[in-house]
Amino acid sequence: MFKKILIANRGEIALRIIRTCKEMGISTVAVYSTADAESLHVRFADEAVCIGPPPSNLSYLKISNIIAAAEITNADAIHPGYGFLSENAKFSKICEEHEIKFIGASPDMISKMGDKATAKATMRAAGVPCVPGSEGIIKDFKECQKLAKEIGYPVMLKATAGGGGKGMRAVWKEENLEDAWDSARQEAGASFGNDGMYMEKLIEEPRHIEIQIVGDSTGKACHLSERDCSVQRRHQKLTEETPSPFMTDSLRKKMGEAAVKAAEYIKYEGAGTVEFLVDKHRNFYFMEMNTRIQVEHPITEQVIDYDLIREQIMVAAGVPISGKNYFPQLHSIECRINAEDPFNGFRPSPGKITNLHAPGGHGVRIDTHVYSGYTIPPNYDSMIAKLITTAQSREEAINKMKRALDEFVIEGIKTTIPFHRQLMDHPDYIEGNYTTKFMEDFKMKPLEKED
Ligand code: MV4
Repeated sequence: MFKKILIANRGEIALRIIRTCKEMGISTVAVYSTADAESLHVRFADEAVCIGPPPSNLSYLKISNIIAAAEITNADAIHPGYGFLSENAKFSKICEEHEIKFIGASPDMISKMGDKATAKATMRAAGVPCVPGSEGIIKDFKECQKLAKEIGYPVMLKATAGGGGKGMRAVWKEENLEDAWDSARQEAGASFGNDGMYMEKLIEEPRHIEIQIVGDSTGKACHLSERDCSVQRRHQKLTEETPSPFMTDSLRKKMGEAAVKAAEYIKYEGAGTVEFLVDKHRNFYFMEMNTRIQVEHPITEQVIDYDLIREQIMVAAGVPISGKNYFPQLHSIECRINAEDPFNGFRPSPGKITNLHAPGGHGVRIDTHVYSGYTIPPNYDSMIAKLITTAQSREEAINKMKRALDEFVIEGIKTTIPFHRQLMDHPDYIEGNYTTKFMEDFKMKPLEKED
């Protein structure tokens, strides 16, 4: 087992990893930029190394500085968390070359699943349901036009190096195809240095339902059931829940089996997430596979009483998984509390938290790195806390979320707490009747005087 793990991340996920390491008796090294010198992950780690100034590309993304920090502290493993270098094949490779265990996917696995057209071709070969579309990258516009006719409009053009909606265009009529083709390729080329495009039949008003999987070094994989992540704004998840209100027992079984089949086919090691699009007829289609721990992992932990970070560390240390599939025994909802102003287009609201009271009580979990007096730097992602409630039923979990949100005091900055509170009162949300289109029509009610 590892003696010392360096956490190559910041914020709540760095704290989350440090907590599990402490429980496992593993020493921890935090890395931090000068903007994070007062951050909790620095305070809670056994050792801390400053790796540079605030800009991510000079600190949290600077591979040489992170490797140097691991070398001087003699860390035998690195946990990348999510974001930053967590799905960077070059970083995974350099860790391997320095004989520092990367607690994540192998360089090849990251590359394979990171190239969306390759990932899809792999899943199709594994017998996982995929959206009908092109066999790989489209050669030129002529082929694009021909394919769109064969598939039938509407179609979705997607960047193979994309993901999370970047370089993606929905095309409803042939007359708009050429402009979409040109602009998507231009955007993909500029964003990823790779303008390879593929095409799919457009699935209208899909739900985003993902399956958590864990694979081990013996080639075994299991699933830990689903998370419904359909409430998103501009491809940013706002709230997630498990079980999905749209799921049925038979659909869960089919999707879980498909995700395990995918993981075992590629001999996936570690924690991963297979994302599916689910249409209104409950057909499900492979969308993407993420080779990292995800922000929303706590709701899965809550409903099956599981520590996913611990599992990642155990698998990376070569310990085989139990192989048991897990099904939700409770209901859990996560609300992402961002330093953003929901009354002004969710624009960022960094600054000093002058007062903070976090909710508590039975079934309330808060994963956060912020505290009263903490100043949120403007350099990083705006998420400052995850509020998770867990109960026997969805209704009770929603009720508990309302109570916890009403109790959650954060002063000095704007946050998305008012958004989540209104979401919990929204009839379609309460009915579980929402798709990825939900946020397009959502409007914040103005603040009442006494609010
Ligand atoms: C789709 C789709 C409809 N049809 N593919 C968005 C980002 C990336 N995960 C893929 N996405 C989509 N792919 C086909 N063939 C609709 C989306 C989509 C979406 C998917 C999941 C969650 C939110 C979304 C918001 C807009 C579009």
